[in-house]
Amino acid sequence: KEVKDYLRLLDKPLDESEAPEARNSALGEDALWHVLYSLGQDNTHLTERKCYWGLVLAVRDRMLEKWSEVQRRYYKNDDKRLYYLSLEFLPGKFLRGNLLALGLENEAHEFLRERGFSLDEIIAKECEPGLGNGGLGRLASCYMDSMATYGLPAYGYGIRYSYGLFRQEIRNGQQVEQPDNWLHEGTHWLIPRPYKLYPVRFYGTVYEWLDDNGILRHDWRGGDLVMAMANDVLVPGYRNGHVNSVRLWEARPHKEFVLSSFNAGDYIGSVQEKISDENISMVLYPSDDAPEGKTLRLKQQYFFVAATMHDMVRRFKKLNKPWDQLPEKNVVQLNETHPSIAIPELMRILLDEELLSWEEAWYICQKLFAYTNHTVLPEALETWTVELMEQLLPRHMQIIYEINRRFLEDVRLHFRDEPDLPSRVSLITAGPEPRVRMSHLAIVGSFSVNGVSALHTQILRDRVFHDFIRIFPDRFNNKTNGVTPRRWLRQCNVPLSWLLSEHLGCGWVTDLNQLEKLRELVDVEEFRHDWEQCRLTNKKRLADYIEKMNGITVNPHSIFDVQVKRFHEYKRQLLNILHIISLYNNIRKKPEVKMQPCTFIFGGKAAPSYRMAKDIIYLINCVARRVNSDPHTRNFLKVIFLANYNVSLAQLLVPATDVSEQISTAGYEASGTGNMKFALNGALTLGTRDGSNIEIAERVGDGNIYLFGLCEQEVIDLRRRGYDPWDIYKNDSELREVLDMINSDQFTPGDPTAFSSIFNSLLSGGDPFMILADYRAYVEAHKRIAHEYVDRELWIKKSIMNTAGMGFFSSDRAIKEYSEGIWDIAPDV
Ligand code: TH1
Repeated sequence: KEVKDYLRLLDKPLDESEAPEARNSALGEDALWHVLYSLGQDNTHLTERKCYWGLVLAVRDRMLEKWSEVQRRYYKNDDKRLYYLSLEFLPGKFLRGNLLALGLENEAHEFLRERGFSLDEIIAKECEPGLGNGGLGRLASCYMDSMATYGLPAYGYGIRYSYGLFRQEIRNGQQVEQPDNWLHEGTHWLIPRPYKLYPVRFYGTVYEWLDDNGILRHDWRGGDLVMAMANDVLVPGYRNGHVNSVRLWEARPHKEFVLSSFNAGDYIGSVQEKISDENISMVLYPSDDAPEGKTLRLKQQYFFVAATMHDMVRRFKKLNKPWDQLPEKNVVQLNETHPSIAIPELMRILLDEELLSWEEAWYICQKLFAYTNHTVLPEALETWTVELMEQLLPRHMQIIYEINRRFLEDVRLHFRDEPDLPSRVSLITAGPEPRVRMSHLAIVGSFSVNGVSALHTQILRDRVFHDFIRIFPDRFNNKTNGVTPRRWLRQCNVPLSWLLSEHLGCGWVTDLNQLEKLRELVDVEEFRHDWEQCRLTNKKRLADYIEKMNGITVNPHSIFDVQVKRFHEYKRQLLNILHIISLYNNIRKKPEVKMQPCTFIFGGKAAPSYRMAKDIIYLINCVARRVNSDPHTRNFLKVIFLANYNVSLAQLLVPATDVSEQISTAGYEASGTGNMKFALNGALTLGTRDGSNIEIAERVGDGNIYLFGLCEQEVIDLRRRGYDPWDIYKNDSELREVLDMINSDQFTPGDPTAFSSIFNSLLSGGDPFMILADYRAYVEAHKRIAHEYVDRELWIKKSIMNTAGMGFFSSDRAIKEYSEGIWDIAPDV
């Protein structure tokens, strides 16, 4: 079939009103126009790059028209608006998704083909904004897509970092970080708004005064001012004519030069100050799940929150409504605690600038804010020292003290027989270096607190926020994460999308539960055959990439077993590589035993300061070097580490994966979202009973997933009973051999201590993530997989059943739950 034909088959036909023809000119003509008039370049002689930016601008025009229409409608209909505040967004590349949403893919193909270029090649060169670390940022972007597709009056807010997450290179097996200067060429996907500038204050002094009613008032003045400038990214809904935006703030100097020092001849000194202001939005902090406690990070948080609250209040004031209507017309969702300083900031605006009473202001805040928690790792729960807060944000610290005073007074009143409770729930820790607990601030200041999977929310209730459950019993709720089927199926897996649309129609793209109908097709042999062909096509494409990037040939008929995610001890990439080493030993010892060929693929970044995570990356690469070059094993076993895992690489890997490794220690992964993308594309999950794996199992069926290992309660019980990894070391000879190998120079000739920190952590360190405790169960699960993969009939049925059961994990479902259960907003369509 022609590209044109299959596109028609794949996609919901365009509504007449949405048809590109509704515009007078064709996409290609507009692109040419932009090459000359916007880029200022000769458009009779085209290059790939000119075509790309011309297309970007032509697509952007079409989105802008819709966007401004939609904004006017929000205003006219007096819609309640959602503000989604997130320090991270990971949208991935834009062009393909935007063309798809607007129904312009075909036109773009034609335009490029006529000029001898291809859309795929042009997109291969598109750079992706890495304005997030991992799951949390990617979730925010999936949610923006679903909000636009559902037609919600919603705005994303974040920071326009000049440098996104570092680019990862692997040199001699080790991670090397390189700066990600994603804006070097400029980008027309961002619309700069040089007139949307707000001042943001740091440091300074709080002055007191008495108002006419004799009420003590506060005024925060002096200190440093930095300007926040808006940059908008447009987010089109899928084929619905709806366009929302994400506003990313960029720090700009408050004054071009400090005149006094300029005149005194200190030219460089005055420019220095300008540069230090711009530092605030310079770079994304690269740690996932572990705050660094740096002043600049707190500055980033307040910077984007202050500008966002200003924007919200400005929009609200245009409506001329009384302040108590603020939470009836707006709702603010806090993505983790990173933006929770918004609560005292809004209090400050209402008290000090709008002169409301404390009771009025607090009533408004508590009805406006909602908080999503994404982690229960104790080291990830954010706190800031009172000392730093008092310096940087003196007025906010006063307000936090007052919130806390009133809150604890209430707690004492209601829980008279629990004298310890106030100190446990206090917003401020006791001790010589008191700290503000941002999660407690977020809970007390919000009307809703949600976890991101059923198990995670249960853990919040039972353990982490147990005290708060009794104080605010109705505040806690669950919203299991989801992923967008546009990017994570329609875009990344064209062959399978084609097959699905051929059999089910194309409604699944916006109504993922329609995948249920696949259950009727598992017994159709021809369908199963086509299914396998789709998967093979994807695997071959990945094999080509591996060949190109790593110079290693992999067999597309081998099991593609993939673990890609941030490196963290709790995610247990170490468990995976230990098992691979033991497989390697077995093949060498018994070359006569026929084994199903396996390709183990890893990818992911370690925080630059996380030593153990970097050691594990090094170990994987050292094992890979040894295994891939061993003539005895190379036909059965390959180990691949793909450098610089990001959204684009995920889009290549997800549709080509047979086995998806989701093996975190039970109780540690709040949800996981990679697990959903893989299963949606027909991979089988090998996972622990952790995060959303449990819910995936419920929906795809126990027979179509490989669950293993200790559950959350068993992890706790075993630790309580006393867990000694040395016992396992002594009793399991196969595992002992593997551990002794990494504690020698087997993988690092001449350097026997390269991995002693890993060995020590697993044994004398007490194995905090229970890797040895789950080892045997993990090996057994792999044996089952190797055995069942060979039965192609059975495996393909299981693969289909995975896709069929994944409808629930659409971010469209999650966003509907948020709108109905928390935000109380409805689509404006
Ligand atoms: C992740 C969680 O680890 C993951 O389980 C979850 O699926 C994802 O959020 C989306 O809900 C988190 N990422 C971060 C990043 C930072 C701090 C806390 C978390 S939790 C910087």
